Amino acid sequence: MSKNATQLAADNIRILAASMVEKAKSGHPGGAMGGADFINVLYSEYLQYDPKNPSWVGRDRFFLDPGHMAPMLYAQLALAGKFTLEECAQLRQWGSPTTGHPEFEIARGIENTSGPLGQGHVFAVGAAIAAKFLAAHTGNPTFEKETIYAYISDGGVQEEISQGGARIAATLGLDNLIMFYDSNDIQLSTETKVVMTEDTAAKYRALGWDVQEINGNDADQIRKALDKAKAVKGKPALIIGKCIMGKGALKEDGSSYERNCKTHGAPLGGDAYKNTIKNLGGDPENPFVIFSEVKELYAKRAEELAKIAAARHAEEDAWAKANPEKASAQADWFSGKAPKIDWSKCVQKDNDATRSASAACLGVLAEQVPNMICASADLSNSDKTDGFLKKTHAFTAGDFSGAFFQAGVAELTMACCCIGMALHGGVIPACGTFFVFSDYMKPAVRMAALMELPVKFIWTHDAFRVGEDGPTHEPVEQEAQIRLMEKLKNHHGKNSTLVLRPADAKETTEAWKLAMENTDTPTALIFSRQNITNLPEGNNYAEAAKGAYIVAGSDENPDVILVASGSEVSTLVAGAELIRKDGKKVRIVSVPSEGLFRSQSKEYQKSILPAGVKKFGLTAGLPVNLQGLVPESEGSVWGLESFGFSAPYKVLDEKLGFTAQNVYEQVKKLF
Ligand SMILES: Cc1ncc(C[n+]2csc(CCOP(=O)(O)OP(=O)(O)O)c2C)c(N)n1
Ligand SMILES: [Mg+2]
Repeated sequence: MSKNATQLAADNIRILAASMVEKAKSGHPGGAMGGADFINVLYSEYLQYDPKNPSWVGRDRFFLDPGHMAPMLYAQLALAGKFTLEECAQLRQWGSPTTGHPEFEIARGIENTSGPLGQGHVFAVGAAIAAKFLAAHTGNPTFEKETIYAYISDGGVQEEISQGGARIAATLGLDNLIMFYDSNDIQLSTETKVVMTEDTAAKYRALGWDVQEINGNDADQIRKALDKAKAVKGKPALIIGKCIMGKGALKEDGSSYERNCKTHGAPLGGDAYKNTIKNLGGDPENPFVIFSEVKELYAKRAEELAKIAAARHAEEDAWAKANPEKASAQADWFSGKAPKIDWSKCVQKDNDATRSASAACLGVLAEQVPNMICASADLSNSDKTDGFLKKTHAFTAGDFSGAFFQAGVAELTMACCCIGMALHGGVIPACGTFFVFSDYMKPAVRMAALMELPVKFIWTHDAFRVGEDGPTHEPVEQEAQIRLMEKLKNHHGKNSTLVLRPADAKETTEAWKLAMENTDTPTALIFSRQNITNLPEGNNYAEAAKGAYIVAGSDENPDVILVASGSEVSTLVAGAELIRKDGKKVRIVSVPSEGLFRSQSKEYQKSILPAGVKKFGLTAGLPVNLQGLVPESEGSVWGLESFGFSAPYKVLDEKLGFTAQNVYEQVKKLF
């Protein structure tokens, strides 16, 4: 029986995927070959986008979770005209756009970077939330019509984050989300049954999803399932497709190479490769080809898409005409430019905790930035994102008129949802929890940094001064960890993350200002639980934008420079009084961000921290936080070198040496 165009196209994807891996001598052919039928039906019949305008705001979006299936995506996008066959033949090579795992590039049709299994499909959950939010907040009918597709594999289902993503998607009734589970019973080192005996369909049903089970290599079943999934109301839809790993693959002796772990992550190799390509109707000597019937299929789809997009644009234009203000706001939101904010409306209380000062900023943002979404992992009254919540209300299924996302106790899920919102575009996401639980979010922060997404991470309870909660809740090494992301550059040469730990309430306003102005990297904001005495009168807070600056009241030509970030700056101010009594001149430097400081001119850096002047650093984290600013040859750093302890924080300050008296004693040792 001759193959129809759909079957030919799926085989074409299999041929291209296997050939890319073969040529690169590295990569993952098996999964890609199994998933080809689904992705081909999706792209040739369902996914709605504008071939002329890849960043059209109302497009459907496809989020790939298993980034190792990159060859499937590149092959698919080659059929859709987004990659050339030459580019496909350069898989995994230096400078090639066909990178080892897909990297976010809207112009090429790649909606997200993926590779760390699990995160990719939760980005889709976040994007689906963003689409619901935009539908509710703009009234633009285009956002109601968007469908967010996610593609997940066994690894993604096994990753714990899938529980969080599935819970949120169901609880919020995300019926604009359709997830395809490529269930091929095979993973990297074993068959899935060795590690997974759950009934995944029953699990997702129990979580509140609509679930269908189909043969994932049968185009008709895929179509029916997609039609039904699109019609589901009030729930996200899961299509579990039983797929054949390495579909169509043959071994060197011509026997079947299907359902074999070995095809997961290695080229088919030699005669197995040749037999496979022939079996799929390709030419092993000239495999980088798109069959003419397949070209026709995709040319026809391009025509349909042009009509679909034109009709949708007409609807959007009619809406924009009737709602010019909203249309202009929407254009601003999607421009990625920093919103205009009147910070004079942000009134700070004296001697406040910086988490409360952050709440004051968030209140202003809730009022002035209508496309901002704030989230908390069940800590809004502690992490003080309630400053935002008090001015709005939380999302519920069917009601996205608010702007607060209650994520539940799921920090990684929350972070990935916020990343997905940023990937969707049109919204500015922020999320809060305790700093110590940034450990649960680090993999997502890294992805946000790699994708250059301006997600705001709000981390409160920044030090051992959490006190009575004890060492489980007291961050020590977390600041050092996150500050490594300031040292790591992104592919545009910029610090991959901006990390700010402000010294008092007013510096907190500056930190939030910098966070909102930072439109091309994530920002981490680290805030205190406890109250902090204001920095001295006359402090020039605008200087915080330079990452480090001289605090008001410092002496000219200092004998010693005291350096800190966050609440330790006020301890230095108190310590300086004692040091001055010995007739020494003291400068105090607040360093909310070493990364930002290192981005200033050398002259500026030298003017703040001149070489040859004695220095002392105080940090509630590991001493390494300040050792780059306080060389051993010029002074010392007092930090915390062990886990914290359970006690009221003032007792801990005394016991651990975070007092004016200890600052005085340590500085004395330098002379
Ligand atoms: C978080 C994370 N852990 C481990 C890996 C390494 N890894 C890549 S693919 C894979 C197996 C995935 O199996 P499955 O999702 O079933 O893909 P298939 O073998 O079917 O292609 C593993 C362990 C990863 N990419 N991400
Ligand atoms: Mg698998």
